[in-house]
Amino acid sequence: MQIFSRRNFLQRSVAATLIGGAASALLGGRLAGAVETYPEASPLGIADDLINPSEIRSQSGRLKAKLHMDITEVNLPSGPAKLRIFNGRLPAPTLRLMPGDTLEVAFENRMPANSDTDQMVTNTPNRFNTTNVHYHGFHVSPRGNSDNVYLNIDPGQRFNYVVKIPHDHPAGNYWYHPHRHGSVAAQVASGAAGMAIIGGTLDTVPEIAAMVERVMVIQAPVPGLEDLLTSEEPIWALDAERNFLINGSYRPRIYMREGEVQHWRVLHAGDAQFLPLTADGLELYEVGRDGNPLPKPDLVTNVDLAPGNRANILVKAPKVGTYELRRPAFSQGKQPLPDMMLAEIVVIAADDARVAKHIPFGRDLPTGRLPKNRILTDIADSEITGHRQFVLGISDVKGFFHDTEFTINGQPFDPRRDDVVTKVGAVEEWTLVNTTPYPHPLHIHVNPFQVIDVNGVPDPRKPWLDTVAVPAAGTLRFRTRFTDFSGRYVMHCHILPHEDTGMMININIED
Ligand SMILES: [Cu+2]
Repeated sequence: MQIFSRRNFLQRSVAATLIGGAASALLGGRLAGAVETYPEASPLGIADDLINPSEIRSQSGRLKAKLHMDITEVNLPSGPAKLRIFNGRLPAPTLRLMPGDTLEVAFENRMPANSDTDQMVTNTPNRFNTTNVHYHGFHVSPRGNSDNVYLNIDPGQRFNYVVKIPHDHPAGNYWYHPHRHGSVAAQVASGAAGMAIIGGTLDTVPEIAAMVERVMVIQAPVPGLEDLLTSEEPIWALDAERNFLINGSYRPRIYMREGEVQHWRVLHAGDAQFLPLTADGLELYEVGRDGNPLPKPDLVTNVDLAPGNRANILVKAPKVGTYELRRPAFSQGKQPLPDMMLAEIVVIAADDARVAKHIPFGRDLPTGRLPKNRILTDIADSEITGHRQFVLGISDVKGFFHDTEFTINGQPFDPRRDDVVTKVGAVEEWTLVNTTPYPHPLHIHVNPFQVIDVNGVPDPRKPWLDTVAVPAAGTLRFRTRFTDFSGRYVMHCHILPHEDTGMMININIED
């Protein structure tokens, strides 16, 4: 059972849910490939140390998970709130898979009927109790019962997802969240999200394998004006102050031992605000982005995360003392957001008796180049089969939410229109031009891309990503290979209120 501290007070509020969850875990345990484990202790085994989310691991090539979405009462730092979340948990369970596995999700929408069942207007937030599940970053089929974001799963409906993960799938950190156009922002801003980890690559680096690993899901759930979100109004303001939670805890305590290097898998599961991270006095080495290894450990002052980004960070604690994980002051193009404490980091003596002898104690950073995800090789000029340009914009349209439409190439999203038609095997270079005064984090489904340059300046890390911030009034170029999967899917802004109000296109890949 979890032990609650002053700093983990939020976890206490979900204690009842935790007991309910444990019961379903036992039930799940009888099914092949469905074992949900609830960590009884933190990675270091210290009572008030941050606990990892619960986890469901694949067995013998299958991961069977039961997910439901319902409206659950949760005690937020701002007070009680009713949140649309998976399995009553904040965050949802981590799904831990291997390349070649099949993910089977028995999903059930347990939310009550929508109150707005009249004719809906595309690109206006609507039907907050209709949903679906997107497997963010997965290179899988976008069709049928796989990563199909065109599904509407209405209240009371069930749906069985079967997501076949290729044998050569890049290892790394992914996540899942609802993606039904019109209710994406409200549901993700509620906290409906969980990590999905595909094993391999970085995990095989001996120094990293020897480290304590933390899964850290960062969310900033928004209570509605009357406890439950019934409008996107409360999430529309990008400069509104938010209370960030890590694994459901507000300002948790994280322990490290002097000289230790820990491997943090960080997911920014927020809906709208960017999140730079910093920790004075500690060393932060970024080794992976959106699941994909960087060329070598990169010592950074800030790890800049857009909503949807994941980072693998090796955190080194040189000296005993108390430190803080902070969001430094920054601006997202409107009012500046202030510096904010996110977690307390307590570095204890290397031989502190509170940590059992069997707990891993990594001390060394990897040296030399990091291994690559095999299929994500650099895209050469000679491979390119086509170029396209996409202009991100805003237009004033009366009658839409906030009288605003977010557009790509001058048009708001139309579910019936194919904006890109290409073929499996095509390799393209896309230029994104942002005409607005704030950055937009663009996310493309199914196939990741390699960033070439930002505002014309080459990115020396040439990172493979699935979500990237296109700078305010700036440009970004990336290259992508449309491999393996035909079908229809989307590219959109991961400031989710922008997606719901039109900043999304359809991509149709033909065989
Ligand atoms: Cu945007």
